[in-house]
Amino acid sequence: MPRVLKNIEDIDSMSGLHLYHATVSNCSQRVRIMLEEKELNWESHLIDFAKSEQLTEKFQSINPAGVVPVLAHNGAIITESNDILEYIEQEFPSPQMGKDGQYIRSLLDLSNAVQADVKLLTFELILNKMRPFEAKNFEDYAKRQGNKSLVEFHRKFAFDQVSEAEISNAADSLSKAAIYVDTVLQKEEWLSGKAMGVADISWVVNGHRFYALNATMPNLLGMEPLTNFKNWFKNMSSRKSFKRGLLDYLPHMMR
Ligand SMILES: N[C@@H](CCC(=O)N[C@@H](CS)C(=O)NCC(=O)O)C(=O)O
Repeated sequence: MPRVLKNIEDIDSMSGLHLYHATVSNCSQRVRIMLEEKELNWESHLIDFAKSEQLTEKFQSINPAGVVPVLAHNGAIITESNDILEYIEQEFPSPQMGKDGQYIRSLLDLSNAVQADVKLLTFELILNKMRPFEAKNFEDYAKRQGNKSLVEFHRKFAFDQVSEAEISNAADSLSKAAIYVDTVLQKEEWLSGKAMGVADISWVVNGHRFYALNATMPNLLGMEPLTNFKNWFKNMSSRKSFKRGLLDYLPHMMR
């Protein structure tokens, strides 16, 4: 069951659904797609990393982990994108979604587990022309970012070389995950069972990122033989929610 964290003073007085999110963040994409599928009204609080908005005292107090997405719902704060999907499903059961899939839990766990590899490859292969830090402003960032493992990630990415072995290990982990998803789709029509649901939403954003990674380095993840994955992704990505929650937020060069 999703964890619901403590209330924060400011958020206490905010009614309804509020999402703190970032445009290109795959974890934010996941939650926006869910909100679209549920046809919910929500208020957007875009966090612009380029302007260090994740470092403000207010945001750090809302989520000490310093990351998006964060959902605030009538004073409750929910973090972790996959937990947020489950929270929304629990609070807003209509329209109904697939729930009977045998592999939903393992797919959500796998989606969490591959996040670090998705992030490493995204930064190294897709965003490498937009390195956010220069030496002069890194120390200021490090001081203000409460999440020290995040600081170490950005320190490494900004100043050290990501090795070929790290890239190939991350690619290997994502390839294996894609094969697992394809295997589930041999047995079940959707990742969530007989109908589309949270596991499908969690994975469609990974699918989008996997294909984007392959486009930067052909066949990095060897997705070509995975026809179940490919057909499922085609279905998922033709939904209105995918356009509204993901494509509409991407800069044109990444669409
Ligand atoms: N496990 C978390 C990961 C959250 C996460 O890493 N968010 C990224 C964007 S996808 C972030 O906010 N990064 C901020 C940073 O790297 O400074 C989730 O699923 O929500």
